[in-house]
Amino acid sequence: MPSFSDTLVERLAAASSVAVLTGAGMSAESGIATFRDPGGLWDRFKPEELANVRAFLDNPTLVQAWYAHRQEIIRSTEPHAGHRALAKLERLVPRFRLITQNVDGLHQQAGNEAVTELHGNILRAYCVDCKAPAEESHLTPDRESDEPEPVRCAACGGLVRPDVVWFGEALPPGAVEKAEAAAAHCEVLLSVGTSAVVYPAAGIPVLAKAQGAYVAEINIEPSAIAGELDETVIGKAGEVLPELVEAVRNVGSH
Ligand code: BV8
Ligand code: ZN
Repeated sequence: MPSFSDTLVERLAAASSVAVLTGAGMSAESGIATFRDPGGLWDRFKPEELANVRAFLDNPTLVQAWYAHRQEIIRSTEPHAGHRALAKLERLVPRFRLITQNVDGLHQQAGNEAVTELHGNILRAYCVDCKAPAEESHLTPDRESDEPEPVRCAACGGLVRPDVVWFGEALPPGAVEKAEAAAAHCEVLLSVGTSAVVYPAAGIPVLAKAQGAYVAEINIEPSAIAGELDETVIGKAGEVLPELVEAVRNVGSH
């Protein structure tokens, strides 16, 4: 018995424009820990305490090591059936945009093309001074020295940081506009695996709802915005999404 309504299937099958917002819960079944669920990324610290400029400047070696640790985890993961279902959905719908808060690149790896990364991508790094891109591995402090120095730019000696959006930082130019345009024109929006506490991302589903889209969330528990949406599908992204997209394909074949 699927956990989603016939209405959701029919609206998706009939839609010429669909938007999807994803959060860390979309990557959980690929083995990447979420931020706010129990067993978080690095038990001793909260993301909010590390993912900001102040923390980075106060202790660049610690923040670089945290991101290097997360890069290592992400490099060993791959997309799951839910990611692949979203890649299939993109090919079924005339106009489709995938808006993600995730920084792991798994949607692109699964084959989605119209992807907007609201919070950057952890596998890219750059110099805070001259902005020169640093190759991926460039966040790993050298383990040899017992007093590890922060990783610095080969060109100018500036500190190297991950190419992600920290709290208090503006999102990448154009990203919010693309996401808001997709929300403004879609007939259906799916919000998958996000607790919907971080803005402006959490405002995207509500924007879609305000212009008349059918908005459903897929989560293992209701998010902070569940009450403002049309439907909450309780279940895991890796299980619900393949079932949902299969049901949408079947409507087409009747
Ligand atoms: C900005 C990148 C302005 C780094 C991240 C007070 C009120 C409202 C807003 C604010 C406020 N004070 C400050 C703000 C703004 C602030 C904000 O929203 N703060 C919140 C915490 C209150 N926002 C910002 O600072 C943003 N910038 O506003 O700038 C500005 C404008 C112009 C010029 C200058 C400045 C920047 C926000 C970006 C922060 N960066 N990450 C990194 O990755 O290290 S945020 C971080 O949280 C991740 O990106 C993550 O994606 C995001 C949201 O978390 P979720 O993805 O939802 O993940 P979470 O763990 O929370 O939840 C997981 C969900 O999955 C749960 O619901 C769970 O039930 C579900 N789940 C688990 N398993 C599964 C599942 N679902 C399905 N299947 C499963 N298997
Ligand atoms: Zn530099």
